[in-house]
Amino acid sequence: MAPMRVTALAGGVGAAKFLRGLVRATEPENVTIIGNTGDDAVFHNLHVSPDLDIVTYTLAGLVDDTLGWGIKQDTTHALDQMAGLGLETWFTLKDRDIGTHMARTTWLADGVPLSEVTDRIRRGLDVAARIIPMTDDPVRTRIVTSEGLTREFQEYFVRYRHSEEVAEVHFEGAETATPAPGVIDAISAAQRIIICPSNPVISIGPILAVPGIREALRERRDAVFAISPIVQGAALKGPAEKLLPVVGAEASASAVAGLYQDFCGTFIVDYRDAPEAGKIEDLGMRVMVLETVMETPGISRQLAKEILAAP
Ligand code: FO1
Repeated sequence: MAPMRVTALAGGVGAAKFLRGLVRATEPENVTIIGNTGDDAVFHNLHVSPDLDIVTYTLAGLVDDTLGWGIKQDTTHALDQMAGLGLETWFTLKDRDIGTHMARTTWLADGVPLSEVTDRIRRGLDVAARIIPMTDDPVRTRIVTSEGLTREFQEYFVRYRHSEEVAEVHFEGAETATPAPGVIDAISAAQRIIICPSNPVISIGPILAVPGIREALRERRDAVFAISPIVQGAALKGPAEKLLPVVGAEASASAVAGLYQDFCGTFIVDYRDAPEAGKIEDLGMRVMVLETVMETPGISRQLAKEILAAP
């Protein structure tokens, strides 16, 4: 039997943990990952694509496992030098990581689209799974705080440690963006489409905001499986429980299922949330109850295997 083609929609750290298991549960060459670029930012004239890099470094076995981002055992000589010269360095760019951003920025300046740049980086780091940005166009997540301040995403997330109360989330540029080459095909051709356990508002939200992507998923609703990023009312990482109310949802697995109802046929909840299954079935979705807290690589692989084996 030909191996199953799998496409995953991914944010950063939570997605990467799952994807590490997915590429061990199937042939990685048959996996396509559509990544969020709403978090992209320019620091010191370098184009940084944090979510694409987190996924790439994780699959390359390079990621700093303690942080979940960046490269393990990386050094900060360049940043220390910049700080010494008086530049702001609240966003930690380490030396080897800077090499990636210099390559990306150089290629983009030469007119190479982000999708091709991302492919060059993943091939250069020996990653077998295909990684595609959601779009080649600039889409930037902006956060409006309850005080009325508009923050760039990394300012909100890293500089102010997502401590500010959020009133609105915007995806600047999304309305006129088009899906990157390969995105719609990857959705149309896959036997399984997996929405990783990423933040529904700031990680999956920007991907769905690119015109055409949500519509393509709707066409494949029976093949779409989403893993809840919320377990027992809390996000395993990051500010999801604070951001869900901004889009009118409470912090629960069933509320996330509600956000995905139009394009997702099967919703996966952690066994600790088994009592929510009935509510999700009432939304017209199938429910799988599994261990989703990926404390070990073995758990991620098992979770992926169960999703791939589902009827
Ligand atoms: N996250 C932090 O909390 N602090 C940082 O200084 C930081 C630097 C950084 C540099 C490169 C990169 O690819 C990611 C980095 N991240 C950092 C992680 C990242 O900004 C966020 O986790 C994502 O944007 C949310 O998915």
